[in-house]
Amino acid sequence: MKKKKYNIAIAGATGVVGKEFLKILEERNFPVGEIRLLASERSAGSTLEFKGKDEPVRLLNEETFEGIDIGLFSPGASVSAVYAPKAGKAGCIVVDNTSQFRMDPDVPLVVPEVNPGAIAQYRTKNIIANPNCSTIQLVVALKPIHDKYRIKRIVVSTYQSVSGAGKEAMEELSDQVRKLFNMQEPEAKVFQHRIAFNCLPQIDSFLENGYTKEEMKMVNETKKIFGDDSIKVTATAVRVPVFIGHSEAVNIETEKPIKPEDVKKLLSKAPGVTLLDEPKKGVYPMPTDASGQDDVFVGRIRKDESVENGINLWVVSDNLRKGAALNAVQIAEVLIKDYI
Ligand code: NAP
Ligand code: 3JM
Repeated sequence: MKKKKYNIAIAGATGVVGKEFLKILEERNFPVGEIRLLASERSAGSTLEFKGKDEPVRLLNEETFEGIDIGLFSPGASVSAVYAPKAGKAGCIVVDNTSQFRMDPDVPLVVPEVNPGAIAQYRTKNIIANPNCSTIQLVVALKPIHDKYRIKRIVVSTYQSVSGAGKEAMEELSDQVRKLFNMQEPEAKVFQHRIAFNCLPQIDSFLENGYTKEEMKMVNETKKIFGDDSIKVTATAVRVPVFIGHSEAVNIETEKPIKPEDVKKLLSKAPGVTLLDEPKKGVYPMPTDASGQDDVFVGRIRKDESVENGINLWVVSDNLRKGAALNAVQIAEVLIKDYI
């Protein structure tokens, strides 16, 4: 017998992704029974509003998953590493937003518009991984093109907003702008350099190969989600002084001949995609359009005239919604519809 309501825990509930989870569960009328809000000792004892009621925030510990059906996790990778397996063993299905389990062969990495069938593999560990925000918007836009023309190579450069680095990063950008306008010296704590009126070509730490972890997330996660190791991907990830909404300049090369008009037609019908592509009228996607919206916005679709079968596109999405909380809630919706 199907349950009418599901008990939900949110690990990292007080963070920017956690608060977005609450909004989206409410907006989409997800059948929530009990809601259990979890964070560190810094926030335990505070409250957050859900469906017009103040709900207590509790300390995340081993006992907090008893009786919980689904855990929506965004407490940071090292915290998920400890608590997601414990929750899974207690019978709670974890949808984890951190990078901790994404490349684990026993954990499906899912974007519902792209590979919903992969969800079936959650049972080994009771964990499903939500991809990185930049990967999600990339694969939503490219999946219909890959299916029809087979993408051989992707070159992506990102322009990522500060909300991708959490609540303190958003405060840092505001503080720096305020200080600069008041002729004071801005402080940089979250980011290594000043982010206000600047662009930082580093997101996450550097690896031995000279790429950042964020760049390699896009490379490896794209291959896993498309189930295609032969697709070549290279990425440059840049932090820009935007609050919400990641943008990407994407170049693709396909096996089959491809025309911009056909790509436009294809994407105008693609699930989760909104085409905004009338450049002469100044219509193309920007973070100001995407912020607060569910879809991935695509525009500036044009031929790459330097290769045989190439296309350039510009892809923008709300990194806290489709890039994080919305994608995870959509996974939970598939779980309750088809699996539990
Ligand atoms: P944030 O605004 O800094 O919030 C962090 C949250 O984690 C807060 O609720 C914090 O609680 C909680 N937390 C930190 N340490 C904890 C601990 N030891 N035990 C329990 N809770 C703890 O960060 P955010 O932007 O929401 O992101 C959180 C994580 O989600 C990131 O680290 C990342 O792994 C993941 N993320 C994923 C995506 C994606 O694309 N899928 C996007 C953004 C972030 P307190 O209030 O108690 O400090
Ligand atoms: C987005 O705890 C951490 O190191 C989190 C760092 C982080 C991640 C991550 O690696 O999980 C911050 C922002 C992500 C992500 O989605 O990959």
